[in-house]
Amino acid sequence: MSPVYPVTGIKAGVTGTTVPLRLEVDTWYPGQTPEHLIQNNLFIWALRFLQERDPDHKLSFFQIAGIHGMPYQPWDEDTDAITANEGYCTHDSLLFPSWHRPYMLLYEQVLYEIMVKQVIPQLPEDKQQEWTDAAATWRLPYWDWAQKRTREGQDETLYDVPLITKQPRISVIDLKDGVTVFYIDNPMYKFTMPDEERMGCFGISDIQDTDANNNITTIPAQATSRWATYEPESDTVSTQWTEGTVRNSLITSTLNGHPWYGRGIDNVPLAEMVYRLYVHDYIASYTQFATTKFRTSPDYDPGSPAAYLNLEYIHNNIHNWTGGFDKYVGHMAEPAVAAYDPIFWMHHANVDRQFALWQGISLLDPTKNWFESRNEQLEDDGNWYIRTGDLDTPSTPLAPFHKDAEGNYYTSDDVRDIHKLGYTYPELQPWLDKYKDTHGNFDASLY
Ligand code: TYR
Repeated sequence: MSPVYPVTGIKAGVTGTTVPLRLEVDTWYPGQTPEHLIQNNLFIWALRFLQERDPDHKLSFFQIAGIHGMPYQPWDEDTDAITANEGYCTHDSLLFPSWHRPYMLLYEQVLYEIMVKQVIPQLPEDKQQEWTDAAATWRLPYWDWAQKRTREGQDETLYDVPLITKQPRISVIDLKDGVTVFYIDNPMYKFTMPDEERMGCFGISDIQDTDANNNITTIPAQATSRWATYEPESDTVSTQWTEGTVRNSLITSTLNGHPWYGRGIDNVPLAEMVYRLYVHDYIASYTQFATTKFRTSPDYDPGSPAAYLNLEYIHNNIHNWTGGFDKYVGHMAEPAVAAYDPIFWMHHANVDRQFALWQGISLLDPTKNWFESRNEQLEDDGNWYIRTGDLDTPSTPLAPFHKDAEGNYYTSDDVRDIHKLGYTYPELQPWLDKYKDTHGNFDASLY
């Protein structure tokens, strides 16, 4: 077997106990400081180069996105464990938050390596140091979908997708001189397969639909869509779908109101859904917080939010609301292909942030096993029935992510401390004065 790719995160930019921040993407793009402006360019160029990589390359956008679901092939391991209709991603599972952590880390690390090896060397020499310094402190930005934004022409703030994802073209600095600005296709707007290939040629069957005669049809797309209308292949292939379509206004209106969405969350604003994750029994129980897996718990009245609302559930909604549904289709709405939409990574960085915030609030003792909280309850009330085989533990391997060149897999225990993985979030900086007690020592209760 070829050597494995160790996922280490970015080591650059870490000084002592201080590690660089993953930032809310709208506070970072368009860059308001010279450092952020350079990072914006490093990121856009690196993402573009990543997306242009040959789909046969293990570290191509195509293959990294393909870990999540389709084309259901092994990645960085010799195994036939990947069977039809099953990607690596863990949903409806205790491992939902911790599996996606090394996944984001891999993406962040590969982008950083492209910045250093492919982007910066193209610049004039006198620019290279400044860009290298900016790359060292860059980390994957997150999309806080529960935070309202100010938008031009709007009197009120509203939930919205990040600005960096909204336009088909985006301005970048020309790497030849490090000064001139011009426009390129925006790699955050959609992912387009390199060399005019169709995704279907690489084992992605694309989103399926039924035509007027109820036959299942698929049209192999060349690019990703959000809220595209899908016309099954008939006389003419729907170019909307094959070339990738993005309807931002439909995403925005759905993020801001979803009265048709059923269940108790009709019109509950996103911020309130998220707020709930940090109160009551959510703080006491990892399972309650983390996953939809136990949503049929007899502990809760089925009508009460506690019976269904959790991080994974909110995350599911964001997928569907970004991808589209009903008469519309988009990659984000389908687990098999969601990771091909570049917005997926900023969405999941925020899922990871929610997880890290929950850890900060609820598990202040770092030696505490976060799976324990539900197990304790299991013993207490005894009315949970979980088949032994379903019981993931903190040492279940998070395949296919290797933590070292020997090929050892990450476990949930290994990814507990994000600072060790080389990043943190604005709210989680223990070295800041506001988190210190009167003796200058870190006091977790001040988080
Ligand atoms: N299919 C999920 C649901 O409807 C949402 C989802 C979509 C989850 C894509 C994950 C994903 O990658 O609840």
